[in-house]
Amino acid sequence: MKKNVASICCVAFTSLLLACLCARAQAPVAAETPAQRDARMAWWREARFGMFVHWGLYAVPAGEWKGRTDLAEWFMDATGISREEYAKFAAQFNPVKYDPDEWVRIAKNAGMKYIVITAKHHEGFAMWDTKGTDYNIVQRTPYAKDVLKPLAEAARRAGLHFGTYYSIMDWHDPSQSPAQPGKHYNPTKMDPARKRAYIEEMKTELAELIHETHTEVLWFDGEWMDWWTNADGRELYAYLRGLAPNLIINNRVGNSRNGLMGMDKGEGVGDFGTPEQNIPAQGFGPGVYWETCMTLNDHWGYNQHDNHWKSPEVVIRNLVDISSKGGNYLLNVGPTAEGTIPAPAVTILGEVGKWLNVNGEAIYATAPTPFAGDHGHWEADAKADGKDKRHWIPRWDWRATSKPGKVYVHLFEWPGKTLRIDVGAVKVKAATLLADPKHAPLKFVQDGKTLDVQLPDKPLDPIDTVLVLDTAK
Ligand code: H79
Repeated sequence: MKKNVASICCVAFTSLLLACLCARAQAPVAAETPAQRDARMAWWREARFGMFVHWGLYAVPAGEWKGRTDLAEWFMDATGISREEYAKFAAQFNPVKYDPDEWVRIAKNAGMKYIVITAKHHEGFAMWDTKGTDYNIVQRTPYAKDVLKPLAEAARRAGLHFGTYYSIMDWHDPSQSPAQPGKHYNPTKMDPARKRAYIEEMKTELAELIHETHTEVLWFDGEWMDWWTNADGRELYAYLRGLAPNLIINNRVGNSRNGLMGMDKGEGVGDFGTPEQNIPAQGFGPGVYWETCMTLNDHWGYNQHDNHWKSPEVVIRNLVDISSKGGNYLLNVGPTAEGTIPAPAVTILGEVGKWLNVNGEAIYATAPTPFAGDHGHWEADAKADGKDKRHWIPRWDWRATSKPGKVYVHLFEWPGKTLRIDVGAVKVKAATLLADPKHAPLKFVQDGKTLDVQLPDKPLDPIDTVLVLDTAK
């Protein structure tokens, strides 16, 4: 017990220390109070669900090369193709079917509230009309037009927010070369004499994205090379917020991310953490923003052979799980080189949108679960590299989200006639089902923290039927 108290104190002290360090890390924009930060983050926090788009030259080979079929946006690194050979794909990039309004319709129909698209991935190819590099869509492709500004404008017309992905690492730029013998492109090493000029090129390009597309999110990636430091990240962060005070910037602008877990190790830079292809076991408390990014199949960029799609059920459960922990879900599609979003993705997203049409109240602008307790357990991984590792196995029984005066209990598994849950200190005043148009009151009994609710025989939605608890205000 003593040990627990000590470790809690230790955690509290460490958090305080980290909070101070983080506050110091943000010094160039220190004028912002926590309340101002929450206000800046408000649209993003309430949005919960966004579309990630990975689109670049890698869409041309569509995942295939010399008998391999497992490729996508890491094509250059995985194949070791020369820069010159790879650059030739630009001559075949002609997305004549690109219709930004259609992409926005697909996102909106899925219930997504924002779109984040790759302006430039690790390949170094710019998808807009830029002065930063001639390796861009206008100068190198038969299409010869910017694709970002039209998407930004279509998104705004439909009431969606717009953001851009930007890789700090660049496999094409002459400032960088492969850092490790036997490895193709990743990670890069930087020619020290060229680092300043490269950062200036980045700033030119990022300023264009701000001025041309009014990008509201800058989603950095490819930040893990030795030559990119937290100090570089802080400088870039301050520069960008100086240009656009309301801009939201992910933590990959710095270099202290804890791998694919995505949160910062110690002192961090940026506004939100970025778990990749995983959902944290728990949330991180108020004021810590995070967003899980995930593929809808098994690749980010278009791969013509990848038909391993997540079902609408899996996507909805993930969105609910993330919402119950206070995070956002950025779900990816990889369009073809012709400019279309693969049909299976459109169908799956449409199903998710149908569920959100009925149940969106229990997702958008919600707060995390007010209940204690886990929905899963840890499992040890094989210690292949001698390091202790474990991963979280979720239990898909139910989750909760909340709003002032309401708790939404998302029932993935139908518990039978009676649902019994531990509601802790929450005092329940009424119970209804969100998908019941009549909102017929359900019978319930609360005995201390134990709540029993009488349910119909069958779920109203086999994926997730939402029970609404009105609570004491
Ligand atoms: O754009 C998509 C992927 O192409 C990109 N991020 C998503 C959003 C991505 N880059 N790398 N990976 C995915 C997986 C590779 C991770 C590693 Fe690492 C890079 C392992 C070692 C270096 C990340 C950074 C994990 C540890 C350090």
